[in-house]
Amino acid sequence: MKEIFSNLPKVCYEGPKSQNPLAFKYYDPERIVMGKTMKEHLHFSMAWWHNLCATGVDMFGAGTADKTFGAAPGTMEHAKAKVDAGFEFMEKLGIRYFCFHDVDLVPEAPTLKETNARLDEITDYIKQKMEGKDIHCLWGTANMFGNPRFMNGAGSTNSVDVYCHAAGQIKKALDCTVKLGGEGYVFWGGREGYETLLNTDMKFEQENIAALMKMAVEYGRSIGFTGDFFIEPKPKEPMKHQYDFDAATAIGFLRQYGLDKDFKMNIEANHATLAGHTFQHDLRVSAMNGMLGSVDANQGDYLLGWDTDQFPSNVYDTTLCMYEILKAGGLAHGGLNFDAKNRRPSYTYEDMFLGFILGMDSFALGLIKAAKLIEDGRLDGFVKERYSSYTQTEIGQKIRSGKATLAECAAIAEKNGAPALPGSGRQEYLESLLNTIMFTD
Ligand code: XLS
Ligand code: NI
Ligand code: NI
Repeated sequence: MKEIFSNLPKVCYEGPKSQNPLAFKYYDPERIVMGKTMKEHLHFSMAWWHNLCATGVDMFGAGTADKTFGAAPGTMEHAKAKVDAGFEFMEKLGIRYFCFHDVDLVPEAPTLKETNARLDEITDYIKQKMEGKDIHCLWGTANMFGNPRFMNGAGSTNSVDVYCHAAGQIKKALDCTVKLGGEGYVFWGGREGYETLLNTDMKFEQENIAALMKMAVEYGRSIGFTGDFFIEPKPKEPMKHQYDFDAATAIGFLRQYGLDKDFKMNIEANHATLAGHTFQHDLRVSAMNGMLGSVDANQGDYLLGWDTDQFPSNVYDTTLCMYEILKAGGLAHGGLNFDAKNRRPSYTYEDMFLGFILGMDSFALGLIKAAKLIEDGRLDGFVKERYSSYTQTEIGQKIRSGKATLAECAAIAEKNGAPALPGSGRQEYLESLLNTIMFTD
């Protein structure tokens, strides 16, 4: 087979002193951190859409990157060339997982039947490529936002024909995911939301979305899918308002419709920040509800109000992300999917490599620092101490176990008189502590 990234080498770990741009400075797959190798902690995944499809097209201009890989776009030859490119890329970088939308894999045909036949062909090809390699499918999904038919959403659409078409796509995307051994199946509600309430029956739409998800779970389980379903929350863009605004909203929705046993969250950094939260916030909300499923690892630009999908470089964020993941005991069926793309002027093959090296190194360093934070113990110790009035008093323990009454609490308040101030939050100290961990070996 013809090498596609022929001037680019296999990327290896060379350590932080290396000046080789095409080497890992922190990601050392076999290094042990808290009892597991980095490779086991960090299930890095390549997003088919950004890496193999996106050319840098934006609303002001054409693409800058050539992703033809020697074949004419819109053909099955091109679909296969993308598979070849993707596998060469993953092997050279040591990426062990990939994620896909149905229409990332093949060009959409005029009918569902024809598209499905193409999907059968390409998944045969991918499956054959996977044989004997340490490369796996993290999750699959259906693109139910790109085609004009989905202008009003998929599950939330006003048209029952569009709804059934979406169901058809989900069914096939689930078939493909199971065929490729995928660990998860994602619902990102691309256009599940509204532009104006003047034309929208919100309750009706949300009930329909839940019904579609229920059907997906039933079908998935019937064909042997044992992984997790994920909702990927996002507050806005493309719709003015999206129903899965953030983790808290999506979890409430899942519980309301009895879907919480089969679903978890796929938290994307840039989506959390668009919702006005930190990345860590949405990870924590998911984790404390037992719903931290997977992560779309990217970052936004705080000066811009949209989903810029950049490769993660902010090590404070990756550290706090890995801190949440480690404390949650890891991601069962999830991973770190680089839902990230190169900036438009970074249009070369080498830039594709450099983007992943940046992302993988940022998370590897984050993992090292998160482990240090946990092993250091001062942060945890401080938090524990901060709530100790509940654990060290009788009334505190009664409140925690749900046995206290309002009258009992009031009697204690009367007896004790005005309470002392609750103790310093010591935020500045804790931020210094974090800095010390970040900048000391
Ligand atoms: C878009 C989303 C999308 C999902 C998969 O903002 O992040 O890429 O991850 O549909
Ligand atoms: Ni995403
Ligand atoms: Ni996104």
